[in-house]
Amino acid sequence: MIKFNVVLFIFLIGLDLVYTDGIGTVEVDLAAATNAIGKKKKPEESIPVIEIRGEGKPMTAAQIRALEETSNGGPLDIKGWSFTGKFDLRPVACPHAAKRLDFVTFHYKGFLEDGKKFDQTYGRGPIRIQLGTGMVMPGLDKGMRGMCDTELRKISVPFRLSRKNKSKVWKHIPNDEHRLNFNIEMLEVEEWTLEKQFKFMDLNNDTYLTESELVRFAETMRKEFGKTWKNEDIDNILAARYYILYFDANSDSKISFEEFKQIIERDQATMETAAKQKTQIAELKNGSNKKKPQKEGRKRDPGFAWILDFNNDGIVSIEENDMADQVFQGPPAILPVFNKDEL
Ligand SMILES: [Ca+2]
Ligand SMILES: [Ca+2]
Repeated sequence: MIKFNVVLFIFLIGLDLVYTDGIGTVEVDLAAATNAIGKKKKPEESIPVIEIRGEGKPMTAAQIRALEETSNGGPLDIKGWSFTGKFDLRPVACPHAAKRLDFVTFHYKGFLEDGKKFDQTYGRGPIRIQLGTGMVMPGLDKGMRGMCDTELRKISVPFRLSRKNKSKVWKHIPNDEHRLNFNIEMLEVEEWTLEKQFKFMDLNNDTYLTESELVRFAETMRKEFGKTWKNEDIDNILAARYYILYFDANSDSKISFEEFKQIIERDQATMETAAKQKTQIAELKNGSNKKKPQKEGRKRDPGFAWILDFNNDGIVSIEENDMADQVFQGPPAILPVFNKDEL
């Protein structure tokens, strides 16, 4: 972060750029910056003090980033690039490139912008996550898509896409860096299946999901990976109770894989119909002009958060998120119904 201030400062001077923050002209204290770069002291003493002065308030890190995004012409995105030299960047055979929801196991080395390594998983074991479900910072959730078994990839993540709640797995990742660079070694991409999804949540591996297990699953997601409900008012116990009712067709207070599969597939069928209708409506509105439909929320998560999509359209809207803590206080609107023979 601090280094970035220096970089930005040089960038601004180099381009002879004068800008205003809406209140007054901003000046940068050159002497303080030069001093800070020139001397070597104890780490805390060597933190450069760069004053950005103006008639208005000093700029915050967020304002400086906003400025850089303006000069970029839009929000900063992740940058990916290939390893060169001794590494084969992509294996010859790639039977399955990682997609959203796939389970991926990988190693990383993380670097600051100045090239200093801040962490690596080598020596302590790789990480396994479900891609695209918020278990890792958004920049890596996005940047690791398309990777194959044994592939090596460098991913550069701007601040905007590197935010993540504090957690055990990501505790070594600095949280106020302008940009983080990762070397990712993909060990294994496991294509998503309903079986894998069920196993992922079946923490004690006894082929059933129970209320207490779901609560433990939510707690594990938060503690280990910093993944939480978007709606902070959701109570894990109430959500787990609702989840059991949602899937438990034979009323034995636990969910078997058969129950899980049938309900998910029931919902997927409804989602497909909803998606078709949406496309038709969009086509009627736009005529032949095929515009991308506007994003109205987040894609449905096949884990514990499956129950958030109350209208089964595949999207968890802001409204659905907001009402979830209330809805979970009662039973689901649609209860599972099956033939007894099926179960
Ligand atoms: Ca279990
Ligand atoms: Ca929905």
